[in-house]
Amino acid sequence: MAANSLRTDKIWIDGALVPYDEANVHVLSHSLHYGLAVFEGMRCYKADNERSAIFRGPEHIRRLFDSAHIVEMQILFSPEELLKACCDVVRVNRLEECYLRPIAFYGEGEMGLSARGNKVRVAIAGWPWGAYLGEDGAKKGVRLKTSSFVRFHHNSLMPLAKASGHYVNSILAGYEARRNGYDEALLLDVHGYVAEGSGENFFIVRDGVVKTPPLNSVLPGITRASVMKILRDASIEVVEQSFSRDAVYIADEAFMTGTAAEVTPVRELDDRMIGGGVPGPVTLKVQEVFRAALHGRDARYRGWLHYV
Ligand code: PPE
Repeated sequence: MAANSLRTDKIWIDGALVPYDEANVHVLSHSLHYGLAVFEGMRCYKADNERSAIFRGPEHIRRLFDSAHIVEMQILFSPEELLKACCDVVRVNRLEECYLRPIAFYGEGEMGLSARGNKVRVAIAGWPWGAYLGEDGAKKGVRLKTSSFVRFHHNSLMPLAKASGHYVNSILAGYEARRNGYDEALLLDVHGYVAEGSGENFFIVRDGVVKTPPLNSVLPGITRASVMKILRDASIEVVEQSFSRDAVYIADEAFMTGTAAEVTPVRELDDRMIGGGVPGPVTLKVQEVFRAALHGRDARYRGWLHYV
């Protein structure tokens, strides 16, 4: 059996903390068959005062409920209960720093696309998770390839929802990019404008102005929103605007954001070096302030920490 890096003492499921090996679901769980489930990814960090805090916990839980609403799923727990359960998972497993994965999904009972009677189940697990695109990527920048897979149209699947099935698109794009020797895929939208990475939002910088695609075809990233706030607080102009891949080629800097990826510099797209091919000053500044915020070292952003 492969080593299991996800193993912890307990997982929260449907209102109770149960041993890891008992947090199982039936193979006829409806969500397993059709991919209709909604989930979150959040990180918990040890702040400088030694206490662990979930970064923007309430915002992630809100997005979970937004996702559920979009796909007509009714979660029977309150946001407060789920946020508390996230804290419990960190505490009972003594995780201190970890990734947290709440997921709401349909259980078994009825099969078929018209089934509406399956119970909505909720689980929350936590595990230690290192640099998403590698330690090297986080320091020196990653190499991207424009994907042959297009980010789905908002009338096909709905990008404001973080739904499990959406990730088939992401996974296939990621496979393709990595198989061809790149670190990550950059997906374009149906109009050919840059959308996002397989699991990250995307930003470019040119002449001191930062641009990121509008929320038409991308996940409303919580890291994206945090970075936009950090930039504006530093009097750096940020605009939500569509741009094509060649705007990335001639950018001075580019970076990706996500809970898992945090702020990751991008040094190449489609074998074209971006700027000097090393993380630029705006990227480095954002990385530094974001890191300080995660650990409670920047008073302006302490409100983003939800202590467990
Ligand atoms: N776009 C996509 C498609 C996406 O999946 C994520 C998160 C983001 C943007 C950034 O959103 P936010 O985390 O709120 O800043 N992707 C998760 C993927 C991790 C995984 O592989 O699973 C994450 O970062 O948690």
